[in-house]
This record gives sequence, C-alpha cells and structure tokens, in this order.
Amino acid sequence: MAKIIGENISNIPWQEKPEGYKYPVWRYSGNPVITRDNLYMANSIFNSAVVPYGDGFAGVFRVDVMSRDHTLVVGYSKDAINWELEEKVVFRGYDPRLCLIDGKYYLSWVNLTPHGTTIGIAYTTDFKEWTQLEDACYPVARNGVLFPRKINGEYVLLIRPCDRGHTPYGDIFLSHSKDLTYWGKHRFVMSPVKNWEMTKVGAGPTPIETDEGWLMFYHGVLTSCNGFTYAMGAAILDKDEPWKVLHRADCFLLAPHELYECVGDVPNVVFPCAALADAETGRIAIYYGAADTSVAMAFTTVDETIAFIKEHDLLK
Ligand code: BMA
Repeated sequence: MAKIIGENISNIPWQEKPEGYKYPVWRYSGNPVITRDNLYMANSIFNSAVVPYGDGFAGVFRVDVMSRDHTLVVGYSKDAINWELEEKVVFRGYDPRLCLIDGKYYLSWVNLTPHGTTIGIAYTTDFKEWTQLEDACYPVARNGVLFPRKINGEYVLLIRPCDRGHTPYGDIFLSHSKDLTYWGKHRFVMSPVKNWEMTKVGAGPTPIETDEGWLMFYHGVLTSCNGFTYAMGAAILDKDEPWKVLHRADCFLLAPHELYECVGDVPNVVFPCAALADAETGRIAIYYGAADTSVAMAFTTVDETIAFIKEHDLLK
C-alpha cells in the first residue's frame, strides 16, 4: 500500500468510487462546485487553489471578471465544497497554487508584467495580509508550483517556460532557492511524450509526498483540428532529486468528458491546480478548472493512482 507522507485531514471532501467504475480518478457527483454565480461580476471562476485552514479550508480563486481582467480572490469553506468568495482582489494574474511551508501559506501564480507572464510568489499566515516576494523568474513562464517543503535545505519550484501567446510547446523544469528570492540550479524534468499531451505539459497541484516519491499531477495538451484539449496526467518524482521521473503514466487519468468540461469559454479543458490529501486514509480530492468556466472536483486514492501509474508506466 502506498502511503501519503503528510497531515491527516479527516474532513477532506469524499465520495466513494461509483460501483463498476474502472478508472483511478472519479468525479464528484455535484460538479461543478464553483460557478460564475458564486461571485458578483464574475465572467468565470476556474483554475483555483485550496488548502486546509483553521478548522476548515481557504483558497485563492481565479476569477476572470466581466471586463475579462484576470484576478485572484480569497475564499473560505467549512467543507471544501461550498465556498464563500470575497470580492476583494488580492493579486492580478491567474492559475494560483497554494502550499503550506513552515507555517506560511505560499501562493505562486501567473503574474502579469508588461513583458509577459512570470511566476509571482507571495505568502500569508491569515489570508488577509500578503507579502509579495520577487518574481521567481523573468518572463515568460507559467505553471510555477512550489514543493510543500524544502528538499535538501532548499525551496524547489516546478516551472514551465513559454511564450507570450498560446504557447505551442512546453516542458516542465524546476529551480532551487535557499531564500525564495534567488533561483538557480535549474533542472529539466519532463517533455511531452504521448499523443494526449503532445503539445505541452505543465505542473498541476502542489506535489504530494508519498513513500514512493512525489506524486505530481500535471496537465498535458493535445492539439487537434478543434484547438487545444487539456487533460490530467500523473508521474512520480524522486524524493531527493525531484527532477528525476521514476514512473509516469503513458495516458491521461482525467480528460474532458462531462458537459461542463467540454463546453464553456474554452471547451475541452481539465486543468488541475490543487489537491487535498489525507495521510491517514490515502484519500485525495483534486480541484480542477473545467472549460475555463467553473471549478470541479475529482477523487482518487494514493494507492489507486500509484498502482495505475505503474501499470501504465511509460518508463518501464
Ligand atoms: C492555459 C492557461 C490556463 C487555461 C488554459 C486553457 O494557457 O492560460 O489558465 O486554463 O490555457 O485555456
């Protein structure tokens, strides 16, 4: 049995796998959990990040407002399913990720600069006051995802260099920092390999530590006559040298299928940005943006996902 190394979050949202369902990741039956109706003046609320906070949960949500500016707002929930979002904009940009490191909640997101997107980093202890640090790189990059603890004494950030448009390429790299200001020791992690992810790949939720290595969910993009299709894949990275990919599924684990994933502002998008993981039960709740319109949730267990990755291992 694979094990999550981390906190017990006994109040993680959960639904059992539907009987007879064969795949390792199954959707919440009440999807989508957040729609544009959750906030005044929202055009769409999608790729968003959540963490356990107090006796409930907090999150940073991507809200594209009716001017179509990209904004990030804070939200709270008792059960991580029903969310109250605040109208106050905390940062401009998109695709937030959150993680707790040494008592501080770190946010990384796609920060907007006149020269293209970069990776913004900020932290908070109460989701009210934020301290913004230096951007983690110069433009152009997206999909900056911090590991939830220092590895060999250094912070580690997954990152995806790109261009200023709808980038037609993309590999995952990572960088190290001793102080979250100066980043270096850049390492290549992975490129697209199979058809479902052939255009580009980018890290998804904060990686989950397991006894087998870091479980990294990521998105892969296929280009068809109809444009891009975003799906979710998974890989296991070495615990101490996380640029080394130990196992990687050769197929997606979740792809656009339901109407709310196939129809929306950008059709055919499943874009995972967060996961809640309970060490005691091995349960994982994944939060993903659906069709750039709403936030949806899916479930798995560490055991099922790792078994599936190994059964369909690209690297074996
Ligand atoms: C990517 C990002 C995501 C978005 C996806 C699909 O480049 O901008 O925010 O979900 O495209 O439109």
